[in-house]
Amino acid sequence: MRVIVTGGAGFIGSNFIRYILKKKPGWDITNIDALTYAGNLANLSGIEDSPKYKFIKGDISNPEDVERLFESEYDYLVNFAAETHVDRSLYEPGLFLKTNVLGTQLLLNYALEKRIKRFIQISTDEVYGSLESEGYFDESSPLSPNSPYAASKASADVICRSYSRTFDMPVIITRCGNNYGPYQFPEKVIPFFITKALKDEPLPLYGDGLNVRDWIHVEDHCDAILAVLEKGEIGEVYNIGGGNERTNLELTRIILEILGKPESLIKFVKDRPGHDRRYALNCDKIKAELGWSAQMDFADGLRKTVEWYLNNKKWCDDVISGEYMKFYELHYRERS
Ligand code: NAD
Ligand code: TDX
Repeated sequence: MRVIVTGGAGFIGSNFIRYILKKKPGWDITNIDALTYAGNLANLSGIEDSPKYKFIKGDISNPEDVERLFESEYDYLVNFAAETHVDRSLYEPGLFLKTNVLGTQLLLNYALEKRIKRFIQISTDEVYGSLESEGYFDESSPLSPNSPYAASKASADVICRSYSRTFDMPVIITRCGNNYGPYQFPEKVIPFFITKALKDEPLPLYGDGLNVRDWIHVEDHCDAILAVLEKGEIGEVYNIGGGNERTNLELTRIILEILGKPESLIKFVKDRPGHDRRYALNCDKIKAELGWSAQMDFADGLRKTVEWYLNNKKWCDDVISGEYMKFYELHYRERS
Protein backbone atom coordinates (compact mmCIF):
# COMPACT_ATOMS: atom_id res chain seq x y z
CA MET A 1 0.00 0.00 0.00
CA ARG A 2 1.14 3.56 -0.71
CA VAL A 3 0.08 5.88 2.09
CA ILE A 4 0.16 9.66 2.45
CA VAL A 5 0.58 10.81 6.04
CA THR A 6 0.05 14.56 6.48
CA GLY A 7 1.54 16.23 9.57
CA GLY A 8 3.88 13.28 10.10
CA ALA A 9 6.54 15.41 11.81
CA GLY A 10 4.19 16.19 14.69
CA PHE A 11 3.40 14.19 17.81
CA ILE A 12 0.79 11.65 16.69
CA GLY A 13 1.80 11.59 13.02
CA SER A 14 5.43 10.70 13.82
CA ASN A 15 4.32 7.99 16.25
CA PHE A 16 1.97 6.68 13.53
CA ILE A 17 4.76 6.53 10.92
CA ARG A 18 7.01 4.58 13.30
CA TYR A 19 4.12 2.29 14.14
CA ILE A 20 3.23 1.57 10.49
CA LEU A 21 6.83 0.97 9.40
CA LYS A 22 7.04 -1.66 12.16
CA LYS A 23 3.59 -3.25 11.67
CA LYS A 24 3.36 -3.03 7.88
CA PRO A 25 6.92 -3.37 6.56
CA GLY A 26 5.67 -3.61 2.97
CA TRP A 27 3.88 -0.25 2.98
CA ASP A 28 5.37 2.92 1.47
CA ILE A 29 4.81 6.14 3.40
CA THR A 30 5.02 9.70 2.08
CA ASN A 31 4.97 12.31 4.83
CA ILE A 32 3.99 15.87 3.90
CA ASP A 33 4.56 18.40 6.66
CA ALA A 34 4.97 22.18 6.68
CA LEU A 35 7.35 21.97 9.67
CA THR A 36 5.58 24.63 11.72
CA TYR A 37 6.82 25.28 15.27
CA ALA A 38 5.13 21.95 16.20
CA GLY A 39 6.69 19.90 13.40
CA ASN A 40 10.12 18.46 13.99
CA LEU A 41 12.09 16.06 11.82
CA ALA A 42 13.97 14.92 14.93
CA ASN A 43 10.73 13.08 15.80
CA LEU A 44 11.53 10.77 12.90
CA SER A 45 15.23 10.31 13.49
CA GLY A 46 16.44 6.85 12.53
CA ILE A 47 13.88 6.32 9.80
CA GLU A 48 14.77 9.07 7.33
CA ASP A 49 16.91 6.68 5.28
CA SER A 50 14.31 3.91 5.12
CA PRO A 51 13.48 2.99 1.50
CA LYS A 52 9.83 2.78 2.60
CA TYR A 53 9.71 6.42 3.75
CA LYS A 54 9.75 9.73 1.86
CA PHE A 55 9.43 13.30 3.18
CA ILE A 56 7.98 16.30 1.34
CA LYS A 57 8.14 19.71 2.98
CA GLY A 58 4.81 21.27 2.10
CA ASP A 59 1.70 23.04 3.32
CA ILE A 60 -1.65 21.22 2.93
CA SER A 61 -3.37 24.56 2.33
CA ASN A 62 -1.03 25.50 -0.54
CA PRO A 63 -2.29 24.23 -3.95
CA GLU A 64 1.22 24.03 -5.45
CA ASP A 65 2.49 21.87 -2.59
CA VAL A 66 -0.53 19.55 -2.73
CA GLU A 67 -0.28 19.29 -6.51
CA ARG A 68 3.40 18.25 -6.14
CA LEU A 69 2.41 15.66 -3.54
CA PHE A 70 -0.15 14.08 -5.85
CA GLU A 71 2.28 13.71 -8.76
CA SER A 72 2.72 10.13 -7.49
CA GLU A 73 0.03 7.48 -7.03
CA TYR A 74 -1.31 6.50 -3.60
CA ASP A 75 -3.89 4.17 -2.04
CA TYR A 76 -4.60 5.80 1.33
CA LEU A 77 -4.36 9.25 2.96
CA VAL A 78 -4.33 9.84 6.73
CA ASN A 79 -4.76 13.53 7.58
CA PHE A 80 -3.06 14.49 10.85
CA ALA A 81 -1.80 17.93 9.71
CA ALA A 82 -3.38 20.66 11.79
CA GLU A 83 -2.88 23.55 14.14
CA THR A 84 -3.63 21.75 17.40
CA HIS A 85 -3.18 23.89 20.50
CA VAL A 86 -6.44 25.25 21.93
CA ASP A 87 -4.70 28.17 23.70
CA ARG A 88 -3.02 29.31 20.48
CA SER A 89 -6.37 29.20 18.66
CA LEU A 90 -7.56 32.03 20.96
CA TYR A 91 -4.87 34.33 19.51
CA GLU A 92 -4.73 33.21 15.86
CA PRO A 93 -8.08 31.65 14.85
CA GLY A 94 -7.58 32.49 11.14
CA LEU A 95 -4.53 30.25 10.91
CA PHE A 96 -6.55 27.37 12.41
CA LEU A 97 -9.26 27.83 9.77
CA LYS A 98 -6.71 28.04 6.96
CA THR A 99 -4.88 24.83 7.84
CA ASN A 100 -7.58 22.74 9.48
CA VAL A 101 -10.51 23.63 7.21
CA LEU A 102 -9.14 24.87 3.87
CA GLY A 103 -6.16 22.50 4.02
CA THR A 104 -8.46 19.52 4.56
CA GLN A 105 -10.75 20.63 1.74
CA LEU A 106 -7.79 20.96 -0.66
CA LEU A 107 -6.62 17.45 0.22
CA LEU A 108 -10.17 16.15 -0.33
CA ASN A 109 -10.26 17.71 -3.81
CA TYR A 110 -7.04 16.06 -4.89
CA ALA A 111 -7.85 12.76 -3.21
CA LEU A 112 -11.17 12.71 -5.07
CA GLU A 113 -9.57 13.43 -8.41
CA LYS A 114 -6.87 10.81 -7.83
CA ARG A 115 -9.39 8.21 -6.58
CA ILE A 116 -7.72 7.61 -3.22
CA LYS A 117 -9.19 4.38 -1.80
CA ARG A 118 -9.47 5.60 1.80
CA PHE A 119 -9.23 9.10 3.28
CA ILE A 120 -8.96 9.04 7.08
CA GLN A 121 -9.69 12.36 8.77
CA ILE A 122 -8.08 12.50 12.23
CA SER A 123 -10.54 14.51 14.27
CA THR A 124 -11.02 15.00 17.99
CA ASP A 125 -13.49 14.56 20.84
CA GLU A 126 -13.48 18.37 21.22
CA VAL A 127 -15.92 18.71 18.30
CA TYR A 128 -18.72 17.46 20.59
CA GLY A 129 -18.20 20.29 23.09
CA SER A 130 -18.27 19.89 26.85
CA LEU A 131 -19.97 17.50 29.31
CA GLU A 132 -20.72 18.00 32.98
CA SER A 133 -19.95 15.16 35.41
CA GLU A 134 -22.34 12.63 33.83
CA GLY A 135 -22.71 11.04 30.38
CA TYR A 136 -20.63 10.23 27.31
CA PHE A 137 -20.50 11.39 23.71
CA ASP A 138 -21.20 8.80 21.04
CA GLU A 139 -20.79 9.20 17.28
CA SER A 140 -24.33 10.54 16.87
CA SER A 141 -23.93 13.29 19.49
CA PRO A 142 -24.37 16.78 18.00
CA LEU A 143 -21.29 18.81 17.13
CA SER A 144 -21.02 21.69 19.59
CA PRO A 145 -17.47 23.05 19.50
CA ASN A 146 -16.43 25.79 21.94
CA SER A 147 -12.93 26.96 20.92
CA PRO A 148 -11.76 28.18 17.51
CA TYR A 149 -9.60 25.02 17.38
CA ALA A 150 -12.60 22.76 18.03
CA ALA A 151 -14.74 24.74 15.58
CA SER A 152 -12.10 24.33 12.86
CA LYS A 153 -11.95 20.56 13.44
CA ALA A 154 -15.77 20.30 13.47
CA SER A 155 -15.90 22.27 10.20
CA ALA A 156 -13.41 19.87 8.62
CA ASP A 157 -15.56 16.95 9.81
CA VAL A 158 -18.71 18.24 8.14
CA ILE A 159 -16.81 19.04 4.94
CA CYS A 160 -15.46 15.47 4.93
CA ARG A 161 -19.01 14.21 5.44
CA SER A 162 -20.26 16.30 2.53
CA TYR A 163 -17.57 14.89 0.17
CA SER A 164 -18.48 11.39 1.27
CA ARG A 165 -22.23 11.92 0.70
CA THR A 166 -22.09 14.10 -2.41
CA PHE A 167 -19.14 12.64 -4.31
CA ASP A 168 -19.31 9.13 -2.89
CA MET A 169 -15.80 9.57 -1.55
CA PRO A 170 -14.32 6.86 0.72
CA VAL A 171 -13.90 9.07 3.80
CA ILE A 172 -13.82 7.86 7.43
CA ILE A 173 -13.57 10.20 10.44
CA THR A 174 -11.95 9.27 13.78
CA ARG A 175 -12.53 11.29 16.96
CA CYS A 176 -10.00 10.61 19.68
CA GLY A 177 -9.57 11.84 23.25
CA ASN A 178 -6.47 13.45 24.77
CA ASN A 179 -3.27 11.68 23.73
CA TYR A 180 -0.06 11.38 25.74
CA GLY A 181 3.30 9.73 25.04
CA PRO A 182 6.74 10.43 23.55
CA TYR A 183 7.41 13.33 21.14
CA GLN A 184 4.46 15.49 22.30
CA PHE A 185 5.28 19.18 22.02
CA PRO A 186 5.70 20.65 25.53
CA GLU A 187 2.82 23.10 25.14
CA LYS A 188 0.22 20.35 25.89
CA VAL A 189 -0.40 19.86 29.56
CA ILE A 190 1.46 16.59 30.28
CA PRO A 191 4.84 17.39 28.67
CA PHE A 192 4.47 21.06 29.66
CA PHE A 193 4.08 20.19 33.34
CA ILE A 194 6.84 17.55 33.21
CA THR A 195 9.32 20.03 31.71
CA LYS A 196 8.28 22.81 34.13
CA ALA A 197 8.54 20.53 37.18
CA LEU A 198 11.99 19.35 36.09
CA LYS A 199 13.12 22.99 36.28
CA ASP A 200 11.30 23.47 39.64
CA GLU A 201 9.10 26.11 37.98
CA PRO A 202 5.39 26.61 38.88
CA LEU A 203 2.80 24.50 37.04
CA PRO A 204 -0.01 26.88 35.94
CA LEU A 205 -3.27 24.96 36.52
CA TYR A 206 -6.25 26.69 34.92
CA GLY A 207 -9.32 27.58 37.03
CA ASP A 208 -10.12 25.15 39.85
CA GLY A 209 -8.11 22.31 38.26
CA LEU A 210 -11.21 20.10 38.18
CA ASN A 211 -11.71 19.94 34.40
CA VAL A 212 -11.66 16.32 33.26
CA ARG A 213 -9.87 14.79 30.27
CA ASP A 214 -9.96 11.17 29.06
CA TRP A 215 -6.35 10.09 28.38
CA ILE A 216 -5.14 7.60 25.78
CA HIS A 217 -1.59 6.52 25.05
CA VAL A 218 -0.54 7.55 21.52
CA GLU A 219 0.32 3.94 20.59
CA ASP A 220 -3.24 2.83 21.36
CA HIS A 221 -4.46 5.68 19.15
CA CYS A 222 -2.16 4.56 16.29
CA ASP A 223 -3.43 1.01 16.67
CA ALA A 224 -7.03 2.25 16.42
CA ILE A 225 -6.25 4.31 13.29
CA LEU A 226 -4.75 1.25 11.58
CA ALA A 227 -7.88 -0.77 12.48
CA VAL A 228 -10.06 1.96 10.96
CA LEU A 229 -7.84 2.21 7.87
CA GLU A 230 -8.04 -1.52 7.20
CA LYS A 231 -11.48 -2.49 8.49
CA GLY A 232 -13.53 0.67 9.06
CA GLU A 233 -16.74 1.22 7.17
CA ILE A 234 -16.65 3.96 4.54
CA GLY A 235 -18.63 7.08 5.48
CA GLU A 236 -18.61 6.26 9.20
CA VAL A 237 -17.28 8.03 12.30
CA TYR A 238 -15.40 6.18 15.06
CA ASN A 239 -14.77 7.45 18.59
CA ILE A 240 -11.42 6.40 20.10
CA GLY A 241 -10.83 6.69 23.85
CA GLY A 242 -8.62 5.28 26.57
CA GLY A 243 -11.23 5.28 29.34
CA ASN A 244 -8.85 7.10 31.71
CA GLU A 245 -10.75 10.11 33.01
CA ARG A 246 -8.75 12.28 35.41
CA THR A 247 -9.18 15.83 36.69
CA ASN A 248 -6.26 18.06 35.78
CA LEU A 249 -5.46 18.32 39.50
CA GLU A 250 -5.28 14.51 39.87
CA LEU A 251 -3.12 14.29 36.76
CA THR A 252 -0.76 17.02 38.00
CA ARG A 253 -0.36 15.31 41.38
CA ILE A 254 0.53 12.00 39.68
CA ILE A 255 3.17 13.71 37.52
CA LEU A 256 4.69 15.42 40.56
CA GLU A 257 4.70 12.13 42.49
CA ILE A 258 6.49 10.26 39.67
CA LEU A 259 9.10 13.04 39.51
CA GLY A 260 9.44 13.25 43.32
CA LYS A 261 8.57 16.98 43.21
CA PRO A 262 6.48 18.88 45.81
CA GLU A 263 2.80 19.83 45.31
CA SER A 264 3.80 23.39 46.22
CA LEU A 265 4.81 23.73 42.55
CA ILE A 266 1.09 23.80 41.62
CA LYS A 267 -0.06 27.37 40.88
CA PHE A 268 -3.77 27.99 40.22
CA VAL A 269 -4.11 30.65 37.49
CA LYS A 270 -6.87 32.46 35.62
CA ASP A 271 -8.98 30.01 33.61
CA ARG A 272 -8.73 29.39 29.84
CA PRO A 273 -11.61 31.29 28.17
CA GLY A 274 -14.30 28.84 26.98
CA HIS A 275 -12.55 26.03 28.91
CA ASP A 276 -14.45 22.77 28.30
CA ARG A 277 -15.30 21.09 31.61
CA ARG A 278 -15.20 17.43 30.68
CA TYR A 279 -14.58 15.21 27.67
CA ALA A 280 -15.67 11.57 27.78
CA LEU A 281 -16.30 9.18 24.90
CA ASN A 282 -18.47 6.15 24.38
CA CYS A 283 -16.26 3.81 22.30
CA ASP A 284 -18.64 0.85 21.98
CA LYS A 285 -18.76 1.17 18.18
CA ILE A 286 -15.05 0.68 17.44
CA LYS A 287 -14.86 -2.07 20.07
CA ALA A 288 -17.85 -4.00 18.70
CA GLU A 289 -17.29 -3.45 14.98
CA LEU A 290 -13.49 -3.44 14.65
CA GLY A 291 -12.47 -5.41 17.77
CA TRP A 292 -10.19 -2.60 18.97
CA SER A 293 -9.66 -1.56 22.58
CA ALA A 294 -6.97 0.46 24.36
CA GLN A 295 -4.27 -1.74 25.93
CA MET A 296 -1.96 0.65 27.81
CA ASP A 297 -2.42 0.90 31.58
CA PHE A 298 -2.55 4.62 32.43
CA ALA A 299 -0.14 4.51 35.41
CA ASP A 300 2.43 2.55 33.35
CA GLY A 301 1.98 4.72 30.27
CA LEU A 302 2.40 7.92 32.23
CA ARG A 303 5.49 6.62 34.05
CA LYS A 304 7.08 5.60 30.72
CA THR A 305 6.20 8.99 29.25
CA VAL A 306 7.82 10.84 32.14
CA GLU A 307 10.92 8.66 31.71
CA TRP A 308 11.02 9.50 27.99
CA TYR A 309 11.08 13.23 28.77
CA LEU A 310 13.74 12.69 31.44
CA ASN A 311 15.88 10.88 28.85
CA ASN A 312 15.28 13.44 26.09
CA LYS A 313 15.99 16.81 27.69
CA LYS A 314 17.88 18.02 24.63
CA TRP A 315 14.86 17.26 22.42
CA CYS A 316 12.74 19.43 24.76
CA ASP A 317 15.21 22.32 24.80
CA ASP A 318 15.50 22.21 21.00
CA VAL A 319 11.75 22.25 20.24
CA ILE A 320 10.88 25.18 22.48
CA SER A 321 11.75 27.67 19.79
CA GLY A 322 11.60 31.45 19.64
CA GLU A 323 8.19 31.47 18.00
CA TYR A 324 6.72 29.26 20.70
CA MET A 325 8.25 31.36 23.48
CA LYS A 326 6.59 34.56 22.18
CA PHE A 327 3.16 32.93 22.52
CA TYR A 328 4.08 31.36 25.82
CA GLU A 329 5.16 34.61 27.48
CA LEU A 330 2.05 36.52 26.36
CA HIS A 331 -0.41 33.77 27.22
CA TYR A 332 0.89 32.95 30.69
CA ARG A 333 1.39 36.64 31.57
CA GLU A 334 -2.34 37.10 30.90
CA ARG A 335 -3.18 34.12 33.15
CA SER A 336 -1.16 35.23 36.21
P1 NAD B 1 0.99 18.43 16.51
O1 NAD B 1 0.70 19.88 16.71
O2 NAD B 1 1.99 17.76 17.37
O3 NAD B 1 1.44 18.16 14.99
C1 NAD B 1 0.82 18.79 13.90
C2 NAD B 1 1.72 18.61 12.68
O4 NAD B 1 1.06 19.21 11.55
C3 NAD B 1 3.08 19.31 12.81
O5 NAD B 1 4.11 18.46 12.37
C4 NAD B 1 2.96 20.53 11.91
O6 NAD B 1 4.20 20.95 11.35
C5 NAD B 1 2.01 20.00 10.85
N1 NAD B 1 1.29 21.07 10.17
C6 NAD B 1 0.67 22.16 10.71
N2 NAD B 1 0.14 22.93 9.76
C7 NAD B 1 0.42 22.33 8.58
C8 NAD B 1 0.13 22.63 7.22
N3 NAD B 1 -0.54 23.74 6.89
N4 NAD B 1 0.56 21.79 6.26
C9 NAD B 1 1.27 20.68 6.57
N5 NAD B 1 1.58 20.34 7.84
C10 NAD B 1 1.16 21.14 8.83
O7 NAD B 1 -0.43 17.70 16.61
P2 NAD B 1 -0.83 16.26 17.12
O8 NAD B 1 -1.11 16.32 18.57
O9 NAD B 1 0.13 15.27 16.59
O10 NAD B 1 -2.25 16.10 16.40
C11 NAD B 1 -2.34 15.46 15.13
C12 NAD B 1 -3.80 15.39 14.73
O11 NAD B 1 -4.54 14.67 15.71
C13 NAD B 1 -4.49 16.76 14.61
O12 NAD B 1 -5.32 16.75 13.49
C14 NAD B 1 -5.29 16.88 15.90
O13 NAD B 1 -6.43 17.68 15.72
C15 NAD B 1 -5.66 15.43 16.15
N6 NAD B 1 -5.89 15.07 17.55
C16 NAD B 1 -4.95 15.33 18.51
C17 NAD B 1 -5.16 14.92 19.83
C18 NAD B 1 -4.13 15.16 20.90
O14 NAD B 1 -4.42 14.89 22.07
N7 NAD B 1 -2.94 15.62 20.61
C19 NAD B 1 -6.35 14.29 20.17
C20 NAD B 1 -7.31 14.04 19.17
C21 NAD B 1 -7.05 14.43 17.87
O1 TDX C 1 -0.93 25.29 31.18
C1 TDX C 1 -1.95 24.57 31.15
N1 TDX C 1 -2.72 24.48 32.26
C2 TDX C 1 -3.86 23.73 32.32
O2 TDX C 1 -4.54 23.67 33.36
C3 TDX C 1 -2.35 23.84 29.97
C4 TDX C 1 -1.53 23.92 28.71
C5 TDX C 1 -3.49 23.09 30.04
N2 TDX C 1 -4.24 23.03 31.18
C6 TDX C 1 -5.49 22.22 31.17
C7 TDX C 1 -6.47 22.60 30.07
C8 TDX C 1 -7.16 21.28 29.79
O3 TDX C 1 -8.26 21.11 30.66
O4 TDX C 1 -5.12 20.86 30.91
C9 TDX C 1 -6.10 20.22 30.08
C10 TDX C 1 -5.43 19.71 28.83
O5 TDX C 1 -5.02 20.84 28.07
P1 TDX C 1 -4.25 20.67 26.66
O6 TDX C 1 -3.07 19.80 26.84
O7 TDX C 1 -4.06 22.04 26.09
O8 TDX C 1 -5.32 19.82 25.82
P2 TDX C 1 -6.85 20.09 25.45
O9 TDX C 1 -7.20 21.52 25.50
O10 TDX C 1 -7.68 19.14 26.28
O11 TDX C 1 -6.83 19.61 23.91
C11 TDX C 1 -6.13 18.42 23.53
O12 TDX C 1 -6.98 17.33 23.35
C12 TDX C 1 -7.73 17.23 22.18
C13 TDX C 1 -5.27 18.63 22.30
O13 TDX C 1 -4.46 19.74 22.47
C14 TDX C 1 -6.07 18.71 21.06
O14 TDX C 1 -5.25 18.82 19.91
C15 TDX C 1 -6.91 17.50 20.93
O15 TDX C 1 -7.77 17.61 19.84
